[in-house]
Amino acid sequence: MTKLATARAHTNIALIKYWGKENVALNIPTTSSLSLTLDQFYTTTSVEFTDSSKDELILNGISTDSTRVSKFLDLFRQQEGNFSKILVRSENHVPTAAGLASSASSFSALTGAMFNLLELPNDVQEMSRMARKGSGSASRSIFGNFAVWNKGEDDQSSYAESFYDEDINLTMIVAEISSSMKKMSSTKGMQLAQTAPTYGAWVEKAAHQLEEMKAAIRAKDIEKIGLIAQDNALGMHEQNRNSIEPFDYFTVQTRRVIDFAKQCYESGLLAFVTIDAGPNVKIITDRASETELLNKFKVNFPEIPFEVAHAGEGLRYV
Ligand code: 2P0
Repeated sequence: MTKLATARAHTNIALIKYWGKENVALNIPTTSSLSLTLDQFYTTTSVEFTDSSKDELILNGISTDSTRVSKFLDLFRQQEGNFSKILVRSENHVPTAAGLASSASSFSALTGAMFNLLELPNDVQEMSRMARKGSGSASRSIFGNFAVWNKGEDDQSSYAESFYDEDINLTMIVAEISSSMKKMSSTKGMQLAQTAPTYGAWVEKAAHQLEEMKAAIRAKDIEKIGLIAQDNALGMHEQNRNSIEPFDYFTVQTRRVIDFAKQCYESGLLAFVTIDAGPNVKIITDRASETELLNKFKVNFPEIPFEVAHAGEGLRYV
């Protein structure tokens, strides 16, 4: 009987961002990053050996270009010895409309499935290191709840680990502003950001913010977490505007949502924002405030769909 190995991984949102590479081929980042894995959005991936002449990818039931996946599978071949081609079936439960990057959950789930298929030891550090080479942020999705990806300095030392595996009642409300494709890939965007004259200062600040963030999480201080995350994310987007070829992921709606979150905070509600490589805004709050805050946003932005997410689990076999 053909062996089928299946794994599920959830997407994650960085509170301290990964936005720059010291080594592009190996995805060694310029900063350590810290994320929350989310319960709502995940990818389930199955792998099996096939007699086909090339690796195949079926994504949400549709045969899709497998170049990036095949390149990733070749890393396993280099490490474990050549094996036959692989049929990958992946179901993404990351609504495209949410504009959430699915590469984190996808490469994390694929890594888990391949470790299972090849009967490799269940070593989360090794899995994180491998997932990183598929997509940097995937290194963090191996873990549930909070994860820190220590930047390291080479292939061996750059991997993520679980940071604080307790639910601290943090809520992320995702404002699905646009379903359109990213105008600038993360990989390209980061490379440009690194040309900003202010980039070095952002990197330096991020190292301090990471330590402050860890302390705020341990203290379950949502206000501090939100303030640091917001400053780190807005700083990241400033590098894009300061690069030698300035670009901006924000749209008019992005700015309106950010401004409204600031108004809510000034009126006494816990409301902070973080934004990734696209126009969508993730609003950081806590469980006690989420309903009131969500209602305010829905009234002010009736055209925007919102999704509420909380801490999710790490990689698992299904
Ligand atoms: C992050 N992002 O820390 C940052 C913040 C987006 C903005 O990681 O080139 O898809 O595949 O390593 O992981 C998105 O970048 O980039 C990302 P690659 P990835 O979540």
